[in-house]
Amino acid sequence: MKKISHLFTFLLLYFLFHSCIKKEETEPLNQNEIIPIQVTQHSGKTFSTGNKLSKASVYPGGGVMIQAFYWDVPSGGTWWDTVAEKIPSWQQAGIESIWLPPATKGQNGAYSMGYDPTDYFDFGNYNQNGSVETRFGSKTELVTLITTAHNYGIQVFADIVLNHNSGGQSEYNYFTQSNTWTDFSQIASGKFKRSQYDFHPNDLHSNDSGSFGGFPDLCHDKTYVQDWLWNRSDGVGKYYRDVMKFDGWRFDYVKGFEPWVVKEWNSHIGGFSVGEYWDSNVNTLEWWANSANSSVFDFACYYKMHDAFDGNNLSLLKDDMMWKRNPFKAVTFVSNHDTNIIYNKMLAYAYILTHEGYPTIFYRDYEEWLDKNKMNNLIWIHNYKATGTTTILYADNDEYIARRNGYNGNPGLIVYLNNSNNWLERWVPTNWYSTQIKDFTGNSNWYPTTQSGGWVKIQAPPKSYTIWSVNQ
Ligand SMILES: [Ca+2]
Ligand SMILES: [Ca+2]
Repeated sequence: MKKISHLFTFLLLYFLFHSCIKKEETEPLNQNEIIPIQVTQHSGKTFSTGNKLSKASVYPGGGVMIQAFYWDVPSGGTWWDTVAEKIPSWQQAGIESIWLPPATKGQNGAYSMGYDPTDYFDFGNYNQNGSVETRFGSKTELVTLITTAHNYGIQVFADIVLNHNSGGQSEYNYFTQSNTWTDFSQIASGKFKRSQYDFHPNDLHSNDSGSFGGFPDLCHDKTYVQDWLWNRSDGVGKYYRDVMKFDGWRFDYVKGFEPWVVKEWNSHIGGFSVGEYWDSNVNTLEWWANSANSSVFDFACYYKMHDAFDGNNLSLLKDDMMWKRNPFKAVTFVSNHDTNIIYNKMLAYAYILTHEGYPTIFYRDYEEWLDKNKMNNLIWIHNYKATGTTTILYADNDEYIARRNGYNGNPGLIVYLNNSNNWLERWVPTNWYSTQIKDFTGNSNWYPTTQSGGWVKIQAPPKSYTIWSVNQ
């Protein structure tokens, strides 16, 4: 009996000892700090602007959009030429679509940024509002730009202002019983003439969900307006699609009218679609995107990145965002022509270019303000490695690690954002087993091999980031 007892004790100690050894060999000490959060649930396929107007992305990670303007780009009718000259280098960098400012004549003529539309068919080819060319150039120059983009496989998205018009003549308005600037009968193209009957209030409709800056507020309930916007073969939507060859639409100020307007446009015209619904509320963004059958700019992600990166609280990146609700209807961005509040921009671009949704790069960030080599590296990583669903592996105030789980043979990636003043390192669970990985940003020179269980230790430099994937 005693012998048996000794044998039992020996065996127990033996197994305890060897299980400890085994644990040290195969599992990191801090693994308990890692509680993976599965953020998205879907087949793994990539965001695509593919539709009946344009082909799907040629990149496994999907494409990248550039907002090809900023507020008050140089006037003088040269902007379309400037953008056209950029196209070859943008294509080389992996940019797959460009968003242009409203392309038709506004009230402010040669100085207008286009958001005060007078004549939807004056692309800088009529002498109207003080000039022939728009601020950006002539119709011929615009067509050359679009043709050049298409020759390089780049889609072109038009900025569509449907909420309001500007630049009409004054007329006595029976509905307001005052004079209003609602007489658009004299527009030079002669197409889509409007009057007080086409603006709020009128004989059919008193108002919609919003108006802007006192401009005449277009009434989309009017059959005449619907005909000119999307029904007629020579109307605005089909002219932009079939004659100008635009591939998609960025809808301005969609808070100013109901989402069925964009839904109708999309069902009649087709093409990529994204709405500017300027609101950080994810429920509202998701409601609008579903109601309009359109992508929407992810303002929730935008404000959350500002709080997280600039407020040194990266755990906020665990919060809700539009791309987490529906990555196929979220267009992410770091700044645009209207708003530029994110200070810690490279971390923000490292975030949107490794996460889901359709990332947009702002012209000035890319061409003027940030390190173009670093941006091109992030675009390359996005296009070739940012595949599959998303799992957050770790987040605290100054540290964030997430995993893209790969798709269709593509290995995905692990991104490590470090907002601290020190080098950081951490054991993380990968989907790669006994596999050598590397940091595709070049910020770390480690070439670690994952353990048989997938764990590996990665690092990131201070105020910077690393992005890891299989070394192949
Ligand atoms: Ca010009
Ligand atoms: Ca409105």
